[in-house]
Amino acid sequence: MKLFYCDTLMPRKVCAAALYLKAPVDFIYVDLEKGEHVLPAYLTLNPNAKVPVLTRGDKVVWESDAILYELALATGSELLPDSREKQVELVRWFSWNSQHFTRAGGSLYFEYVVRPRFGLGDVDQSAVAEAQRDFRKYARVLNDHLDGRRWLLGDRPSLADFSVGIALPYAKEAHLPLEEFPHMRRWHGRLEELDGWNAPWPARLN
Ligand SMILES: N[C@@H](CCC(=O)N[C@@H](CS)C(=O)NCC(=O)O)C(=O)O
Repeated sequence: MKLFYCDTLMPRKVCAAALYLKAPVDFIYVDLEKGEHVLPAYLTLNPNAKVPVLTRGDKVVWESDAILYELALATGSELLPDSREKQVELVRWFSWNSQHFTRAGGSLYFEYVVRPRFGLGDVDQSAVAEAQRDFRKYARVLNDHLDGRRWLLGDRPSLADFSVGIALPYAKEAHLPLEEFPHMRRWHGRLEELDGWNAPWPARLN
């Protein structure tokens, strides 16, 4: 398998998972600053011009949550749901996360981390205010769900945790108000104990 990534938000979840799973992948760095994601060869892999992408033989998978699933299938991992009910729950968390929680966290990451790194101008304060409002709204839902649970799907980690937690390592730089959500903070502490979560970037070979 080959995993095309950059050291940014969405690739982080699949790099962390690949390391956690000890998946046999070659990591290929795609330099967004040099525009390597818009080169024709890369666009044949992902016409959306985004990272990450996973290839497994002839199969090409884009979208980070789908890549998480493929990595777990490839390694026969216990991060996969173990019942039909949990499969439904997993899809729910993937969907909720991309539409709501990490959408808000990702906006704050964009304003405070991506803008300065890629020279994209000043922080947009109205975008920040809206994203912080949304982040708080959905963090409350997550915090309540985690009251009395160790992990999103119950008593062991799953792909849902790898997906939903992904903005939290950037809490400080992206000004995410974690301190208001104690159950969420403790859950993130458990994620930090998993291999790969805090050190997700492979040694760069290209
Ligand atoms: N929904 C996609 C989002 C991927 C995404 O937004 N990747 C960003 C980096 S975090 C990217 O490639 N940005 C380059 C661009 O949009 O030009 C996923 O989950 O994989």
